[in-house]
Order: sequence, then structure tokens, then C-alpha cells
Amino acid sequence: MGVSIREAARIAPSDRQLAWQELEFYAFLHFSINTFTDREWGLGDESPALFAPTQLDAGQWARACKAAGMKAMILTCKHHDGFCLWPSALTDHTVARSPWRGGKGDVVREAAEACRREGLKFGIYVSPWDRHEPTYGDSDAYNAFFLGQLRELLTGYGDLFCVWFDGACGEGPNGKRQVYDWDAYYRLIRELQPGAVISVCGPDVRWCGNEAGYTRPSEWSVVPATMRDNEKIQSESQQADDRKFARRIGTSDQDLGSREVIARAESLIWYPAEVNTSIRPGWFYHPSEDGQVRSLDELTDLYERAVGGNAALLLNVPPDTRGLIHEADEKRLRELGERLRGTYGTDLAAGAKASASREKDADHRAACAVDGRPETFWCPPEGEEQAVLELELPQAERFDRVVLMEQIREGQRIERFRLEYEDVGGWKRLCEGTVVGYKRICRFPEIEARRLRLAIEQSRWCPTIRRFGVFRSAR
Ligand code: FUL
Repeated sequence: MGVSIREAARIAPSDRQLAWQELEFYAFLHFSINTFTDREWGLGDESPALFAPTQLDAGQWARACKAAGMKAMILTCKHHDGFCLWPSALTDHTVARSPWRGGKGDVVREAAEACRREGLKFGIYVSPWDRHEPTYGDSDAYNAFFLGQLRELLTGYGDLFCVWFDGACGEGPNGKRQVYDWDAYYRLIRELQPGAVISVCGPDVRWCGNEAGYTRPSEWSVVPATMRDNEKIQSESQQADDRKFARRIGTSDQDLGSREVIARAESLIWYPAEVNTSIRPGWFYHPSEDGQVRSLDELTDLYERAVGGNAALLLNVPPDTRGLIHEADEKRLRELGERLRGTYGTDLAAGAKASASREKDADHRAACAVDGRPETFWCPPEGEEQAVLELELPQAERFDRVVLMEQIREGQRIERFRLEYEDVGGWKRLCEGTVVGYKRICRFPEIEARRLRLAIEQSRWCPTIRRFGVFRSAR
């Protein structure tokens, strides 16, 4: 029982997880019948005739997301009400029965093509819970239907970077009991879209455990393998045996991967976090929320905590009844992109002199942490779990952000670090933390300094640093 810390340090991401992590920040687009009925969860009996966007322009969605610095979009192709944004041949509860584009339209196609034009990746949200489909609850029949729908989406729209399954199922105590055949869903996705991550109710990307945008201070990517099943169990909660559930780690627990958790785990997996939240209170567009678009400061904070906290940020921006991202949200996305580019566009550590307590070899010099190349990294020799990396900037600079990145291809190793800067009186503490992982953004009140150093105080194995960047917030 229990896994050694050295074994934990050897667990590494798959290629698809690595490619996904580099995206950092991408959009969720909740758009469907609910947009027109002003609801969050549809009942499944809505008429497709209600779906009537007047100016749908997926190009505007993609441009707005790109302006914010996002790298991809995930569209709700089917939400819980079962209405399909593509003309599925397996049901008539689709856009083909709507007045939009004379019943000839396909929102999934327009969104996928807009993404390709703008250089964004495209992903799909498909709700397994379906309140319209008559076979739902007749497990085998519905699983066959759902696999058919998945096949349409996985084969008709080019490369997908993500298939996003949520865990919601609100059937209630007397509702239909559908047992989802997750393994068959996953097999089909692996066969038809091997590069796509399967998120949340899936093996590749873990839900952060809330929808408010909260990121844990220590968001570990290596967690007990039982984490992977939590979402599935929640979605079938009526069927879940309470005792079995209680033994598992809850998705909202604070500590998912510390040494204590690892010591108790039977086996571990690479299962990195995604923070998903909306730019407005609801997931779908509601005109009453036009005045409640999150502020620029709030969004910046959310971004820095999530992307800078070893998680990806999935920010929902719901198109309105015109089929456009509302002006208020569009403006905020533009402002956010400007602020992020203004802050993180200029690395004050470019050209800095880097030195380290020790270097493993000529390929892992301290200079690798400031060379701007994603594949190179600094690493002390094996057996050194504590190490120091020091920077001397070309000149004294004012700054309030430091970005640290581990080379996660090698696993997640750093457990505790301290950042210091040289002041007139000597070295002073700037901040400290636990997880670095893919990316840690350290935030502190602006200072002026030329020399700073990272003291890695505890690691699972000799630590790696792919990037040590220094930035000043744009205001
Ligand atoms: C949840 C759903 O019930 C919400 O409507 C929304 O789609 C959210 C992202 O996932 O499980």
C-alpha cells in the first residue's frame, strides 16, 4: 500500500495531455435552445423552431476568443435537453428542424471552420444526459444512440483537441436510470480522434471541483488513480453506493496530491486540472446578465490563479440570441487580451545571466531557463532535490510577476520553493509556494531589482526548470 515519492516523480503526461496543457486558456461556448428560452437546463420538450439566431457569426466568436489570447474553443454541441447543433441523422431534435438557415445550417461546422480560419483548436461538449431522446434510460439502446452521435461528431468536423463530458444528471430519485458505457465512449474517441483529450468525465483532464473559478494553491497533476472515477460516480449518483463513494477522494478536497496523499494511494496517474467558469453568472446567455460580465481585474486574477496555478482555464462566453458574443463580453475579452499581452509579452529575464548551485550537464545549464526555448531546461544532477537558480537581469528592472515552469515532460517534481531578490541590505524574501508544475505565476507588490533567485527547497526528484521569467503588470 502506498506509492513512493520517487515513483510519483516518474509519472509523466501523455503527448495529448502535453499538447493540451500548452493551450493554457480557451473558450467554452454554451449556445443552444436554452439561449432562446432563457434557461440554464432545458426540459427536452422544446420545439426546434425556437432555435432562430438572426445574425449567427462563428467568425466573430473565434475572433473575440483569439483577441483574449485564447487558443481554442469548445462548443456545446448537445446540452442536457438533447437539441443538436448539428443535423444528426439519429434524431430529428436538431438544427435541421429549425428555421435557422432554412434548416440547412450546422453550427458545429461553422464553429469548427471559424476556428481553423483563426488558427484556434476546436473541441466538443456533448452531454450524455439527454432529456429528449426516448431511448434514454434503456441503457443499451441509448448507449448505441450516443455512440452514433459521437461518431458523427468525431468524424465530420476535422481534428478535435478535446471531448468534454460533464457529470450532470438531474433525473432525481424516480428518474430514468441510464448506465453510461464510458469505456465504449472512450474507445471510440481514441480510435477516431487519438489526439483529443477526454475531459472531466474522462481520463485525461480533471475537473477542478467547482464552477466559480477557484484554483487550489497546490494543484497537483499527479493524483491517486481513483480520482478518475469520481465524476462518473457522481453522474450516476443515484446508483452510487455511499460507502464506496466516501472512500474515494472528493473532487473538491483541498489536498489531492501531497506526499501524505501519495503515501496512501494504491496507484497514481497524471491527471492535470482544468478550471471552468463563466464570464457571466450563467452558462447560457441571459439578457438580464448583460450588466454582470466579470470585470477586467477579476478575469486577470482568475487567469493568473488558474494558468499560473498549474491548471488550464476554460472560460465560458455564451453567444446571445443573435448568435453573437454580446458587445459587453467582446469588449472585456479584448481588454483581457491587451492586458495579458501587455504583461506577459515582454520577459525582462530575456538576456539575463543565469547561474545555478549545480548543473546536471552541458545540456541542462542554468541558461536553459532563460533561453526562450520550450524544449530546453535546467536541472541539477540526480540526487539533488534542493537547488538554487539565480538570475542577473541585464539591468535593474521594476517587476511584480515571476513565471516559473517545470519541464513537465519529465514529470512534476517541485514541492516547495522560495523566491528572493537582492535589495540594498541583501537577499529578501519575495514569495514562496508549493506546486510549480506546468506554470506558476508568482505575484507580489512591484519591486525594483537586478538579481533574483529561486531556492527549490523540496522536490520529489532533481527539479527541472524550463522557464524563469520576469514581468511587469500592464495597467
Ligand atoms: C454542468 C452542466 O450541468 C451545466 O449546464 C454546464 O454545461 C456546465 C459546464 O456543466 O455539468
